[in-house]
Amino acid sequence: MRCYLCLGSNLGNTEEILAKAIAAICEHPKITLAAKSGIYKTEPQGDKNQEWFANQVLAIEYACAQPLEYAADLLMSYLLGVEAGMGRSRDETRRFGPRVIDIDIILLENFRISTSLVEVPHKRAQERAFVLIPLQEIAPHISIQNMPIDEALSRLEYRLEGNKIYQ
Ligand code: PH2
Ligand code: MG
Ligand code: MG
Repeated sequence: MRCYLCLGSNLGNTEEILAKAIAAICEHPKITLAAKSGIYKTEPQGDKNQEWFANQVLAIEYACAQPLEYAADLLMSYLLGVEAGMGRSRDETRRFGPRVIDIDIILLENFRISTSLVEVPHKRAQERAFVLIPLQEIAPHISIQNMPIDEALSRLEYRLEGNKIYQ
């Protein structure tokens, strides 16, 4: 199944970290990389008092024959393992705070899935230019929550300057 992931990093050498995360994701025997966006430098959302992020969106093909919710949980567990392996620690007091690497599932085909581990479509994706702009770059005709991506972006206030996203 086609799946879109958003990667984010704002601690350390962010571009190198994104490249390492992509390599680790692709080590999964059932994942193949279909496309990757450019890297965008993005103003932090949710918690402004931190460094700008580097964000990138991937399209992957995930060949999992398990029932849907279980497949989604397996994928999320794998991605959480990649995060942990790269030194991500979670500061529970700062939900939207700095992170070495964050890997979020944005879409799994057009499925709606809600488990204790994962919710897709990602709840906040539509509010976030740092997700929608790189997603639009690699999937210009996609819809999210039944809304064409161009329309979702037109509802946001943001500014794109080169690869910088202000929001
Ligand atoms: N991730 C967050 C919170 N805020 N802001 C930007 N620009 N990029 C992110 O990846 C990001 C964020 C929580 O996951
Ligand atoms: Mg996130
Ligand atoms: Mg996350």
